[in-house]
Amino acid sequence: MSDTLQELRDRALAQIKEGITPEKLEEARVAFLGKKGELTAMLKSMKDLSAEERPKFGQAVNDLRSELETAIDEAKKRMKSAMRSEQLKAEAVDVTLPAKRQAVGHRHPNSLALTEIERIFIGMGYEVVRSTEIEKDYYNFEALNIPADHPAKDEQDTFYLGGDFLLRTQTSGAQVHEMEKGRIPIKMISPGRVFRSDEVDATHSPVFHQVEGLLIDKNITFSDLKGTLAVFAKEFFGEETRVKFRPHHFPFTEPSAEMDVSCYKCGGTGCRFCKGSGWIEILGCGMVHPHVLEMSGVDPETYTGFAFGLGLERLALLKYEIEDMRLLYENDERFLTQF
Ligand code: 2NL
Repeated sequence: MSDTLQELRDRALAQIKEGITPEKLEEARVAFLGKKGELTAMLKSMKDLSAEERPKFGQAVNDLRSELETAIDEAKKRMKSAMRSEQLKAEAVDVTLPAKRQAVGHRHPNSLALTEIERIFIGMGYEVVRSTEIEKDYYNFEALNIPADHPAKDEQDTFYLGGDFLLRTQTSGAQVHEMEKGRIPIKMISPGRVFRSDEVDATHSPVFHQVEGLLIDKNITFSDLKGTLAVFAKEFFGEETRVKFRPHHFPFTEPSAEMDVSCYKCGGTGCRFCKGSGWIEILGCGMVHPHVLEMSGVDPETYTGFAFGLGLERLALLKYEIEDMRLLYENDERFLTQF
């Protein structure tokens, strides 16, 4: 090979080697192999050679052309595969990385407590019956022995909606509706949201939840009430729980009582939790007043029954040892996920 060809070959191969982008490679191709490229110019210069030298030179130029074409093709292939592995590297997913945590929320202490209460009463054969939050004055008050001029009506400072309607202050309407259907026995609990015009503090909220219970059948006595609610207390607060009934007054039951449970913190010896008494009040109860039965079409000569009402929030606060009811309504995840 002539010195000029050798020199051209070295330059061309060097430039191809340096052509690290498709554009640079193309530049090199045009510069050497293109119509106006250096190799073409070489062929044109052949006319100055002797007839003897010409074929040899022509052969050498053509050999060099194919050598350079191959070199460019190979460079292209290398470039393609390098780009592909770069891309794969950039798009790589490390499947061994820990997954992002999906926050799916958490059950509210009210829901946890209600599920537990429902489980206990369903276990004793009770049905869970829900009713509307808007109720007629009659079903919220009158039918429960609370006539228009009764002081208990003041106490429950109600949200009136106009007409005969109000936001229920207790879930009793659900029970009255069941009694009116006339199917006895009745064994039901009615959980739900109730409304009272109360100021917010650590133990009060104008919107809270109540669970009332009602059992009506032949020969139901106060013993049935005591036994049922004692079973409930033991299941809800623990087997060692004792119960105590204190006389009380409700317009819709006679006799009426409030039920205390032995303090599950100190076992009844007295502590900060039960304010030294050893007992914690958890619900109101009593034998359904004959007049209440009668107004809803249940014959008080044939049937008797007991009823009770408890504040769901109050039980949730006690069970989960929460100090302030307002925490239940703030929906702060840091609080909720503790239960
Ligand atoms: C309380 C007291 C109570 C009832 C609710 C009731 C319902 C009907 C008939 C008779 Cl249909 N009584 N409910 C009975 C006694 C007490 O609730 O302090 N609850 C938080």
